[in-house]
Amino acid sequence: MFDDNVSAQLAAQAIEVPSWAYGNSGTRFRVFGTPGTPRDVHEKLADAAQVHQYTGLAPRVSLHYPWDKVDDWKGLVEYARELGVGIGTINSNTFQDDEYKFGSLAHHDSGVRRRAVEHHLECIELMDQTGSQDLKIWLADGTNYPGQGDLRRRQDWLAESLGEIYSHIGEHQRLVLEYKFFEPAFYHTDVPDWGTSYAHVSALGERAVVCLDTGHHAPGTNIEFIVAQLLRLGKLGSFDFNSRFYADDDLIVGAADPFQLFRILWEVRRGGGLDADSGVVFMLDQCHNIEDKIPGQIRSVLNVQEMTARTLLVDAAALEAAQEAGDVLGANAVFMDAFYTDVRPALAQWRESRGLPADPMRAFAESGYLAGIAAERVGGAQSSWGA
Ligand code: PSV
Ligand code: MN
Repeated sequence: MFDDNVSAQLAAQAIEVPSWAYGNSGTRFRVFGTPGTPRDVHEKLADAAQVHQYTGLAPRVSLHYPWDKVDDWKGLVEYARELGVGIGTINSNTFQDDEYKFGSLAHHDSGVRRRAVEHHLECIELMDQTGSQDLKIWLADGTNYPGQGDLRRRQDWLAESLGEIYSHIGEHQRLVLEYKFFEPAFYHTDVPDWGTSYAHVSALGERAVVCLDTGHHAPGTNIEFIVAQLLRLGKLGSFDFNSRFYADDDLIVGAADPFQLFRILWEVRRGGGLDADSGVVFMLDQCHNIEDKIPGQIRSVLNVQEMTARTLLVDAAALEAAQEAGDVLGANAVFMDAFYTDVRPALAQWRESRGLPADPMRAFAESGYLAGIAAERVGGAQSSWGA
């Protein structure tokens, strides 16, 4: 069983789940349908609430605007509250309209930039109603061919657009700027890496921070180093967790490389990112193309919890002593001992002691919820990549 300190840290963990994970998704080759897939944001929230009910880990749902647009935001907040969850981060969307073909906040046309800025101001207005803290901006902006755009001026336009959005960010709100090294643009991307995101948010001010999506780096990138650096700089705002084998695969976090997840979460712990006042928001950004979506999300939050528990078992004093003694293998052994510890039995006990099922995956499977929604949700258009 865990000691009181580990138990308390686990109890404080919260992971936001993304509304789009409950809709159908796929690749450019095929988006597969699944019986029972939500047809609107209310049904997405109902499914997301299941994840929280069985794990106690997912108290908030992150929305995408306008995919999840409703007329009555207060009503949606109330509906979520009845389900036992809240509304979290609002993700803007400037990548799906024809007007954004050549970019949005960094577009060469001031009219398109204006439209993209206005979209974000609308997001802030709805955040005022949902009580959301974070406006997360991910831009598809970039170019496909050398010479196509003026890389330098696009940075200036981007800075100007972000500045206007930031001036509307409320006292208790934050602007969170996500980066991604390629896709959909293939030659250059306007916010490709943490350094560019950091440069922009630093220029904006205190309430602007960086979002690190674990799938948004070149293969071989040392992501935990970026985590350590952003925490050190006080600019790690949030994570979009997922895992990848090749590109931005959006697979279940911890599925492709559990050790990498451990190394990342160790740096989170080491840098104070697990502390209540750290401001680091844990979020999933995943798609479940072929597996059932709700169990996919349950598996994901459990993977984050399991790996967090392992990092909490690292004997930090022994590690530091070995590091300072120049004991290379000793330090590595302390680290690996924690990574190889199977925390699942202790977590099962810990859950039971808190009135949660010892095995959330099994408990959910036995609940019959999936068969229930498959039978009930007949007719209408299933939510797909997007609304
Ligand atoms: C872009 O690939 C991204 O990671 C951003 O977070 C988006 O908001 C999300 O995926 C869904 O499109
Ligand atoms: Mn993301």
